[in-house]
Amino acid sequence: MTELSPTPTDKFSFGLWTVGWQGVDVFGGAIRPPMDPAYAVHRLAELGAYGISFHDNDVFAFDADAAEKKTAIDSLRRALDETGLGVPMVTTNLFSHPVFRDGGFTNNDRDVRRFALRKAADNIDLAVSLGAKVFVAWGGREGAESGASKDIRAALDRYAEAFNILGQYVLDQGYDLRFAIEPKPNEPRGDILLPTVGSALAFIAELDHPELVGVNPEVGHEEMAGLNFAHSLAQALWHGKLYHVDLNGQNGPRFDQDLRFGAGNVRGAFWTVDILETGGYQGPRHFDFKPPRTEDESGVWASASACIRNYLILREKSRAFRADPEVQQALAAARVDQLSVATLAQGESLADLRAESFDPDEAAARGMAFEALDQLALEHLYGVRG
Ligand SMILES: [Mn+2]
Repeated sequence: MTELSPTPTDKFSFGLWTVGWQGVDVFGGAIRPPMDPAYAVHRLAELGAYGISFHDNDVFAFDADAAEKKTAIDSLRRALDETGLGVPMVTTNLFSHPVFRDGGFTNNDRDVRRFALRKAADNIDLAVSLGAKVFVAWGGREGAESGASKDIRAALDRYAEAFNILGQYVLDQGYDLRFAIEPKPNEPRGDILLPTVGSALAFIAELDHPELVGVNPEVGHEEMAGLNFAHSLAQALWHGKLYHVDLNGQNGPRFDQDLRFGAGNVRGAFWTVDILETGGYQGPRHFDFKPPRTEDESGVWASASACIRNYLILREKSRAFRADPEVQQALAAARVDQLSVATLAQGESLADLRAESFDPDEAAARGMAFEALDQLALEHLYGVRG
């Protein structure tokens, strides 16, 4: 195994809310003290991160006045200058304060929607001032628990209106900033709007400026819905919409575990790294995990550092898998290359194809040879090859 030291070109980034999570959950209060954002920046720089991300209220309190905001942002900027870290992504907290109990952009209460737009626009200005290129929108409270309480079609109208207004603002200001919608099926709401990557992609196509909006898929969120995360990434890439990614770990459909990346569904993590490394994704490898409540601060850093280490381990394994001559033979035997050939030849018509003779019994007798190929992948993952 080669050196597993991260470099800035690896583009590892962390949300301040990850290492700063105090462990508050549905059944218990804080088990760790608050963490100063500037301190977190320094520690993450030591681990090999190239950037950090944050919600507005990870840096300053919801009710901070202008002077308090300035002090907090100046302190963060100083830490960024001292460490050379950047801020590739910023996001807005439209879920913690009780005012957002029914969401922000899709709240039934029009006054709250107007406030949510103001808060997001303020944060766009801050994001751009820190050099962020991506503005993530996780609509955790945009949803419902009951049937009649939410007119879903009207909610989607208001959701689209919000992205249209904010997108137009970005264009008017000449900002170099794009939006990334983060889908999640449930939690905290019983049913969240835009529950999967596929839902978000369909929604984006209906916006005034679809070119400004992509997705920020999260491992755990797609797996909570029982979906294959690597497939979601591949489809987002196919649409040219993978603007950002949230890496963490999950064990199947259950509550949002936010395990460190590489824990949970290990096989899924292998294919996640494989598609990110081979599918043309150029953005941050961003970790959105929660160090478990069992951990003290040293456990927080062990968990954060393991996110990077596991990504690098899996990247080595993916590269070894792709470079293995036996794998290349197995890929050919599985006819993976044939899928990239157009079904009709150049100049051929559907009529030509219909005139062709075909023996389905002969074709049906050919095995696909996928098991041998998948076993090679597992053996690379299990560490007995490469
Ligand atoms: Mn999550």
